[in-house]
Amino acid sequence: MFNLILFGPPGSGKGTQSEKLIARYGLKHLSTGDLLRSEIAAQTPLGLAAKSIMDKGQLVPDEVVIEMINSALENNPSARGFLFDGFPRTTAQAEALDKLLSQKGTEIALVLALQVSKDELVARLLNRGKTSGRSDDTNEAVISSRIEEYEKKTAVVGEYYNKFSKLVKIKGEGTIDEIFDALCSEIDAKSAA
Ligand code: B4P
Repeated sequence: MFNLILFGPPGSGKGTQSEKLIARYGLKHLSTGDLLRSEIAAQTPLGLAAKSIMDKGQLVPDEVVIEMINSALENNPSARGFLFDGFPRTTAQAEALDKLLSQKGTEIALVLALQVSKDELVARLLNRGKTSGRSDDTNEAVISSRIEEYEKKTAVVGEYYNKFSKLVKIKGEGTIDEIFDALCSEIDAKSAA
C-alpha cells in the first residue's frame, strides 16, 4: 500500500493536484473538505454543525473528522493506497491517522507540502469564490481566518512528519502541470526506493 498526504495551506493546490495524482497513481482520494461538504449538501446533523464552523474559517473538531476518515478507511478495504487531502490538520489528527493505519499494517509513505505565499493564497481563493459557490471563499476575513488557523494549528503537522523524515517541500507556485511534475518526481523516487 502506498499512502500519501498532500499538505499545505488553504488554496495551495491540494484539491487541484489531488485530482491529477489519483488519476495517475490509482490511489483512493480522501478529502475531509469534500466529505464535510457532502454532509452539508445532504443536510445531515453533522453537516449542519460543520457548516457554521467552516463558514467562520475555523477547523471542525478533531473527533468528527477522525471518525469520517476511520469510516472511509473501513469502506475501502481493497484500496491500493490512499491520498489524504486536507487531513491531518492538527497533531491530534496526525497521531490518530498513524494509529488507524498501523492497525491496518500500513503507514504514511510520504508527505508532500505545497509552499505558496499568503498573497497568492488569498488571490486564488477569492478567484475561486467567484464560481465555486463556497461561502468560505467569498469573504476576505474568512479567508484570513482559514490561513490563521493553518498557521496556528496545522503548520506543526509538517514538523510532526519531518521528525520521521517523511516531509518533502514542493514549490506550489507555477503552472499546475509544473507543480504536478514536481510532485510525481518525488512519488516516483519514493516508490522506487
Ligand atoms: P478544504 O476543502 O480542505 O479546502 P482548502 O484547503 O480551502 O482548499 P485546497 O487547498 O484544496 O484548494 P486548491 O488549492 O485546490 O477545507 C475547507 C474547510 O473544511 C476548512 O477551512 C475547515 O473548516 C474544514 N476542514 C477540512 N478538513 C478538515 C480537517 N481535517 N480538520 C478540521 N477541519 C477541516 O484550490 C484553490 C484555488 O487555487 C482553485 O481555484 C484552483 O483552481 C487554484 N489553483 C490551484 N493551483 C493553482 C496554480 N498552480 N496556479 C494558480 N491557481 C491555482
